[in-house]
Amino acid sequence: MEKKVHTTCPYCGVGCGVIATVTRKGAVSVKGDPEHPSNYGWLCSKGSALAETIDLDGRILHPEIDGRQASWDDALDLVADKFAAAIAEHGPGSVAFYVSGQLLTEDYYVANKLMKGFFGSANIDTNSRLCMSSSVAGHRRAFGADTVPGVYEDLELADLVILAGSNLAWCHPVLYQRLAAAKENRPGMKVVVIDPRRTMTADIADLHLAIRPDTDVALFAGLFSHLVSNDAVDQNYVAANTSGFAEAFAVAGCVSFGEVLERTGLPSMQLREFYRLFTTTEKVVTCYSQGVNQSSSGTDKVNAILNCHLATGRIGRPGTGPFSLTGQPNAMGGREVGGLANMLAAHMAIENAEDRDRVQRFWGSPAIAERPGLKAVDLFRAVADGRVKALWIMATNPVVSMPDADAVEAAIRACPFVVVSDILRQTDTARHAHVLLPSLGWGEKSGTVTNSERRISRQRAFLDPPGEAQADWWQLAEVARRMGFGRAFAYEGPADIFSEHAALSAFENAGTRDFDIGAYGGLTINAYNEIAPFQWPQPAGQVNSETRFFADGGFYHTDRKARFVAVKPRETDRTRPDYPFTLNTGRVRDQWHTMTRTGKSARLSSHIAEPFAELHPRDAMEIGVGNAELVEIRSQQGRAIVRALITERQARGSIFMPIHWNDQFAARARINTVVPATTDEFSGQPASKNVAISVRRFEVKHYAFSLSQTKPAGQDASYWALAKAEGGWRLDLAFAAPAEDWASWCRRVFAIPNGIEPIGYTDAQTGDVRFAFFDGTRLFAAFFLAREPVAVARNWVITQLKTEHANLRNRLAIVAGRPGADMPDSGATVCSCFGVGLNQILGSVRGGCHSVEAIGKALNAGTNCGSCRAEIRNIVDGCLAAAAG
Ligand SMILES: Nc1nc2c(c(=O)[nH]1)N[C@H]1C(S)=C(S)[C@@H](COP(=O)(O)OP(=O)(O)OC[C@H]3O[C@@H](n4cnc5c(=O)[nH]c(N)nc54)[C@H](O)[C@@H]3O)O[C@H]1N2
Ligand SMILES: Nc1nc2c(c(=O)[nH]1)N[C@H]1C(S)=C(S)[C@@H](COP(=O)(O)OP(=O)(O)OC[C@H]3O[C@@H](n4cnc5c(=O)[nH]c(N)nc54)[C@H](O)[C@@H]3O)O[C@H]1N2
Ligand code: SF4
Ligand SMILES: [Mo]
Repeated sequence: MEKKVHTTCPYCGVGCGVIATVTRKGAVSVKGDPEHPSNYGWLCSKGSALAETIDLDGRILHPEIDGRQASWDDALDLVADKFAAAIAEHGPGSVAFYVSGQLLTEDYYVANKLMKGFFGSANIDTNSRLCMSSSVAGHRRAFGADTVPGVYEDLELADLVILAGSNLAWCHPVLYQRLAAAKENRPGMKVVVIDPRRTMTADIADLHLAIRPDTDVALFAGLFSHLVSNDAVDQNYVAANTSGFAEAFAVAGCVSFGEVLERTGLPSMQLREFYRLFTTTEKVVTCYSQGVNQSSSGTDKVNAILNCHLATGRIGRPGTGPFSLTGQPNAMGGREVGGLANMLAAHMAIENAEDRDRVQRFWGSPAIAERPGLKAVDLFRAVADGRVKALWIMATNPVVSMPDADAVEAAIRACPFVVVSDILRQTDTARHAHVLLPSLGWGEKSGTVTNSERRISRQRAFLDPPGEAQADWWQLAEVARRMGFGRAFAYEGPADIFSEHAALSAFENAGTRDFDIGAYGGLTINAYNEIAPFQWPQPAGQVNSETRFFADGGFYHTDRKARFVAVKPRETDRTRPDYPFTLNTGRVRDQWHTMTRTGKSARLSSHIAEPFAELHPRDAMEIGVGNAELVEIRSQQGRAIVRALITERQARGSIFMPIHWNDQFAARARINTVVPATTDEFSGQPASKNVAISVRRFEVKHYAFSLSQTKPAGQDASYWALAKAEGGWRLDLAFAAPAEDWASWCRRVFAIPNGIEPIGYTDAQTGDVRFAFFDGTRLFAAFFLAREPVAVARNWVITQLKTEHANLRNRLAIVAGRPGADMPDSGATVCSCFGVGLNQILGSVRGGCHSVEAIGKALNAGTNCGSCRAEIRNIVDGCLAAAAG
């Protein structure tokens, strides 16, 4: 029998519904759920490739103690003993959890309950600190609670959508598709993108404001002041529902138009146009994401935006509002359970004695954390200086994702006791675990997640648990039981936990707290299994169809009013003579964070296969670096070596690097080794987007490219980057050392079986080396080396791993590194769903396809998930412009 399960995508905060189908033979396929109100059937490239990432390669299937397989009992006993001993000897402040917005709400709830109610410490923080905490802090300052007022539909209903520090096209692709479709239907709708670089999102923008890094506060303070001088303030709303207007205006009013121009570096026409659009459009939605949050002025940026929406009363009504886009699938669920070190549970506050008492009574717990715990950066500092004796890391990879990552790694290595719960055995963090616990992954685990618009959806299991893997909540509850807290953690399954969480949200609430899902308290298992996606609030006894907040005020400060916050632009330029460039870090379309899952898909890895530094052509010229050569990035903190990508999308003086590559996939591309641990003073969120660096050309003697059926090992190169390819692996390399015996090198690195001899050549004069190793008619490995970046048709060569090579001419074509006339080279992948490459698209444009739609008809490209449509449009436009010129 075929099995169909409705579940939710485990990647971004859009929270798309997915239907997973498992055939009788166990083959899994996924498609978008047409009924799910987040995506109505759409999926992006990452969601579409989910079935390619659930194999058991690299999974940890049994608990391990010090690298040796152990029983669950031994592993859990040890964890309980070590945590109990640390608490007994050094107090509850000596233990810590570092968890993740990728946990399910049920896992998260149990972790938070155990730490705050039973250990009596608030030393639980989460990777959401690196992600959403400035939004949380900004919301709490303005609204008195961490409330996202709007819903996705508002993006479709607005007449002006502002995307501030959000690369929506790549990071929330389905929401971007919804926005793009709405704009196509209603061409009068305007989109403004605020981002120092020209991203694919800018493709649908009527106005792209390429501001200087971190000058958003000046931009929005100037807007606030402009709204006042142009009589655009909604006096009634402000009088009835807010306080602090005069104080905030006293500060913003001093930010002149000229000062905004000077700070942001924008042309005055553009700034005028932006202010005009905002002032004259009633239905405005401002979405913001990491370009706003991940800054030393992140919280102020958030409040500068909220001030403008409060002043105009544009909040909580259809088509209006500020909208913090959450990154992770369950960033919002984590906030609901109070997963941050400075929150309690169910949107209650740790600083509030009544809240503490209420939560403790509800839990019947022996203790309750009295004060906020350590925020991520401080938490790892406390690990480093020995204050934290026992640390449990769950569903996050801090050795890659935390700023000052080498110091974080050293801290973890020095910590007396480290537990890591993950799905992979080998990650940059897991390799330092004393106890490594195998967790259930997506498709195996079961629970709920909350997306950016407060919509709670079920993730449902459709696969059997692999090996001895267990759910994260179960691991926590078992440790709780062993520490004597069995009664409070006697859950049979996620339904029990969700029910308790829902009941706590309603406990003594009566409208005083925004988060209330009392309608879902006390569910039966069957009812829990059947939960359809719903938005909160849903208090007991009433069904809310309207879930927006604040159209008529009703904020959560004690006077029920919102606060304007006086925010002042600060110095933002971090460069210095020895570090004259600015480093900006972020995401690419087809990888997810530290690549533990998306890195498994050859299709996803073909879009961008190497870590890179994107820089402006004139900067490249000054440094003396050519395209595809290597650059070395240095800060006071550390260094990285990556490929140079030279484009006009970058502003001069600014370099963009992706966050994804780590020690499992590249020699030296873990970008957070370069990023210092500078944080926002209110939220503690690291400033990951504005780092002073130097850049220089990295000198090498040889560049190389290779592919192989086996995973390469022991590649001792100055630079290497590994990526999954259909039927094997691709490896890009560069060597600073002089030549060696390359045939032996290949034998070692690719584990080439005895008896397989290379065909190919070594050219002493040019320095070129080319080898292909055939195992019968199958290509086993190929290796190309040159003194400059290797000129081979990479995507074509990669397809040869899966091709039969019966005749010699084909084999020689591989050595040549380019196809014969009868074997087309599709070029770099643009559409990963259908594997369509740049050369094919260029061919079609030359053949008369002059629009994205025409390319779609001819090649299918862009017709599945649509994530590449912006890139296709750029290619078509570029071609036509070149032809016209
Ligand atoms: N493909 C993909 N999608 C993802 C993820 C992923 O790993 N891969 N991760 C998910 C997660 S957890 C998150 S948090 C989201 C993040 O989603 P986004 O925030 O959209 O992604 P980023 O690339 O981190 O950064 C957004 C933009 O901020 C810009 N920026 C930098 N400095 C400034 C500034 O000073 N002001 C302004 N206005 N903009 C600036 C950057 O140039 C960048 O284009 O993505 C989610 N979606
Ligand atoms: N410089 C810079 N640094 C950044 C950012 C940036 O823009 N710039 N962005 C920051 C942001 S917004 C974020 S969200 C973080 C993300 O950074 P991380 O959270 O470190 O990244 P992930 O790769 O998502 O880590 C998830 C881990 O959990 C494992 N895992 C997957 N499923 C499960 C499960 O069900 N249970 C358990 N126990 N484990 C599981 C995965 O294998 C992986 O090791 O990075 C932050 N770091
Ligand atoms: S937009 Fe893509 S990554 Fe995000 S939830 Fe939807 S399918 Fe998943
Ligand atoms: Mo994030």
